[in-house]
Amino acid sequence: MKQSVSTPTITAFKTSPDRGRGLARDMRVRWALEEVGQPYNVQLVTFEEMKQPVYRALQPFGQIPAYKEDNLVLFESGAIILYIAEKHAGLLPSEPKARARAIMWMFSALNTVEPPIVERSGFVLLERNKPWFSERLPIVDERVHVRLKELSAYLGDAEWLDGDFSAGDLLMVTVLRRLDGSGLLEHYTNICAYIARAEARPAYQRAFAAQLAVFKDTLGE
Ligand code: GTB
Repeated sequence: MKQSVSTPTITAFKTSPDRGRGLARDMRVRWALEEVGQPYNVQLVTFEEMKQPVYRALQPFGQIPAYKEDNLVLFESGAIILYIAEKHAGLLPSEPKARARAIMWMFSALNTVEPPIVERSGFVLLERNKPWFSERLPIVDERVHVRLKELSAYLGDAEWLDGDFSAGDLLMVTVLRRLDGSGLLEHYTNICAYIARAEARPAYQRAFAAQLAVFKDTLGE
């Protein structure tokens, strides 16, 4: 049977609130596509468009990213990356047990490490001017530190989480990058080195440049 070779389309913010820092979740999908060498198109959407029925047909929660390819539509960045990693070589080992462990790290990034980081981001964004902010911040920070300490202890001086770079590392690094500017990461020198190694990958650089170009376009640069 003839395989389809159509170019996938992903959705991304027309105007990202991160101002081109690559912290929104389209970045992880762009990076995965770059790692496997799959060209892609981008459909930029405004906040208003994301909440319309036509967009919710792609992403029921009115969020980016969504992924379209032939008659397949996917949402949830983790599911999109798993699909890309299953479809192409380069992001998951072929040996079944190593592959299962890489997928385990994908879940770990999204289910164990990301929640306290997202909770902290939301807290800082929405409650900065509340009277309880300075009392509660150390509690919210501590939840992040617990995971960073555990991750740091596990990682030690390894290059990646389990052997070669995988989709588990890709997701873990995008999750950790959300702490950029928080001052929480600096204490964990091995995690900082891990993030820097990932950011130095040519595929990461291409993905970062592509999302930054969208932001620069909105400034008319
Ligand atoms: N679980 C979903 C997934 O992984 O795909 C979550 C998707 C999601 O949260 N998307 C966000 C969104 O569309 C953008 S990435 N939000 C709009 C809405 O819900 O109305 C989250 C994000 C947003 C902004 C920054 N930032 O400014 O730094 C970072 C991350």
